[in-house]
Amino acid sequence: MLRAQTLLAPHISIVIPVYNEEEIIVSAARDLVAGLDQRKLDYEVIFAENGSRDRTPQLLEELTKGNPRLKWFHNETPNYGSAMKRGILEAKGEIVICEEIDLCDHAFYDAALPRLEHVDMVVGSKAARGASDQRPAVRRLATWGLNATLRVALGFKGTDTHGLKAFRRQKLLPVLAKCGADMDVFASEFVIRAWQSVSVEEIPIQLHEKRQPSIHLFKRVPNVLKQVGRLVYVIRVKGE
Ligand SMILES: Nc1nc2c(ncn2[C@@H]2O[C@H](COP(=O)(O)OP(=O)(O)O)[C@@H](O)[C@H]2O)c(=O)[nH]1
Ligand SMILES: [Mg+2]
Repeated sequence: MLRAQTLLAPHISIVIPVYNEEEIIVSAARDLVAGLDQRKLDYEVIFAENGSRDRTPQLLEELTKGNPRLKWFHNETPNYGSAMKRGILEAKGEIVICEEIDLCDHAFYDAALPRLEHVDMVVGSKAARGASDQRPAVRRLATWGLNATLRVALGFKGTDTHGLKAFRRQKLLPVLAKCGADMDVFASEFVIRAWQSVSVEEIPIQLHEKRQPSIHLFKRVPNVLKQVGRLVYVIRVKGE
């Protein structure tokens, strides 16, 4: 009975956006679950999948079948931001962790969870002092360029908006409700708005991706620029 109640409302919800990840989804999910069980955490994992054209949906169906801690959903159109938004809204945990399937970084959980006793959101930064970022130079440069743009255009005070974050769900739901950006820029809007209205702390991470990203960097640029432009208008001009 106690176990059933725990499963209805786990302490931690881990939301992982997933898109065309047939190569790594099974092994990454198994490693993640093993690390969570080893730490005796009370958790659910929500795989937020949309738009995959490979075997990812079938693999997720098999992975989650028979383990009530593991859930997944599917939408037709690929969209990182709407997958994250829906995943966070479906999360039941007091604490939500936004993961990435190519990271699944247990060290982040160990460092971030105790800090949530004192702050509302912990952001794992690959650009903070003490972090290491093993990605190719062109992608590190893109991160630097995006952060510089966010600092100048929107007064962003941190060093990273993408990737890992852990937060108190109730505190961040009003922030989520304000976020209108989708695709890649959702993560930036969520973190920028969090810095404006709740307590946020960054911790450095050691970034080791399990594979190169499936979407080419340059294909992402036009939409990122468009969405950042929209954010500047909404936050700076309309003051929303
Ligand atoms: N649901 C969903 N997940 C996505 C999409 N694009 C990327 N992801 C997931 O977002 C995470 C990070 O993506 P990745 O390709 O590594 O890009 P990076 O953030 O630049 O490293 C991974 O878990 C991907 O599977 C998408 O369109 N929809
Ligand atoms: Mg990645």
